[in-house]
Amino acid sequence: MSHLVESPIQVTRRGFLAKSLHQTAAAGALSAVACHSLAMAELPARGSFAGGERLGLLAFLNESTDSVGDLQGEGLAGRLTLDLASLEESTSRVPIDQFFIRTRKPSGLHYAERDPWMIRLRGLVRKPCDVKLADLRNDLEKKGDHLLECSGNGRQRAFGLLSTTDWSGIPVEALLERAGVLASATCVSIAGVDDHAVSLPNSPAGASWIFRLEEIKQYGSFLATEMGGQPLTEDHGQPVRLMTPGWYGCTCIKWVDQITLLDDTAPATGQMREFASRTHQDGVPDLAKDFQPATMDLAAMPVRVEKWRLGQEIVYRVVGIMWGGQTTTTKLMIRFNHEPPRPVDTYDHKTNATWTWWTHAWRPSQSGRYRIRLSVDDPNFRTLRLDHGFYDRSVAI
Ligand SMILES: Nc1nc2c(c(=O)[nH]1)N[C@H]1C(S)=C(S)[C@@H](COP(=O)(O)O)O[C@H]1N2
Ligand SMILES: [Mo]
Repeated sequence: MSHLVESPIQVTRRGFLAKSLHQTAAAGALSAVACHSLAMAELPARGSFAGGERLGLLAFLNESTDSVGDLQGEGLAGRLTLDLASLEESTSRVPIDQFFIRTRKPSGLHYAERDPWMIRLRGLVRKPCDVKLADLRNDLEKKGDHLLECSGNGRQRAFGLLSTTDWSGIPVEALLERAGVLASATCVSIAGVDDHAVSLPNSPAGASWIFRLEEIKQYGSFLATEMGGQPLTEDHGQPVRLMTPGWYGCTCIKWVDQITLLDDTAPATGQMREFASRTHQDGVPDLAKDFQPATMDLAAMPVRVEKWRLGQEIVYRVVGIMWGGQTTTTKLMIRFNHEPPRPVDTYDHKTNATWTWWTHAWRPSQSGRYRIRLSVDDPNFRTLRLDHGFYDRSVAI
């Protein structure tokens, strides 16, 4: 393989792989890519690919990889996109310094002014009060691994607005029990600091989401104080953020400072309205009670397409992730352009809390451009995003 590019060993520099791919795509050389020796050595040879030679990666077409892996912007415009393509396929937890960020610490948040951190408890409670976060430590629990995805995760950021890690936090229910919720309360608003110097036209400041009390219970919402075994970083909501397992990131309010018990007359918040379509609501409901749970449907996408030589043959190995949904499946299907969907070769779907890696061997019949789409061959699964091609990715052979 004369055009295989040997790259300098820079495994620790994030964004390196994605950038090489981007440059390669720009040069029009679709299969000759930076595939440095260390990454190859770390790649476990699996299944029918054992003994083969990994030649490189294909670039995904029409995706922006410019910003992948780099912390960019401030406040509401602050972003860090996870470099999915460079992850080892056994990766079960994203290192916290690579965990995606959507909205960095607000400029108006000064920790010294808020020490000790207080959460105001208001509305339909027996006695409104200010709770010191430090006083809730006895209720802190390990919560296991959960994936977070921004509902606006798309190809303009190479689908890197999702990540997974392990969490610790205080169950919202435990706090509500202590507060003495009045019988008239049906909903709870969770609000966080969102005091940004600069606002974006399409993303007004003010972060709060209203949950039905039974949703808090059913999905196990918790006030997270640790991600990846360490206290939250400033950009991830230090010292406390909400996490509702299985729900989109827009509900996972950071820098939580107010919890308010409400009834069915509560209007939807600005944040809920802004994210209504991205969380697949029926229009933009006026009342919070009319919002459906902002849960992630089962979804899957390729994160990398590897080119291999197996003996005399060139075979592609599609590596991807599957996440979201409420139950596991053995019916994951992959489809190249309009060819019939085929069962994905290998995966072991054990949990909906975090992602599951899958791989598939692919022998395209001819050169050209291919759109890759995953689906679930089971009518019991709602897969709105997959059905609409939201996670389609394309490559050229
Ligand atoms: N206070 C506040 N919390 C917020 C937001 C925000 O803008 N302000 N953005 C939300 C959105 S849209 C997402 S996707 C998640 C992202 O969490 P992360 O940046 O820790 O990955 O935070 C949520 N919590
Ligand atoms: Mo988001």
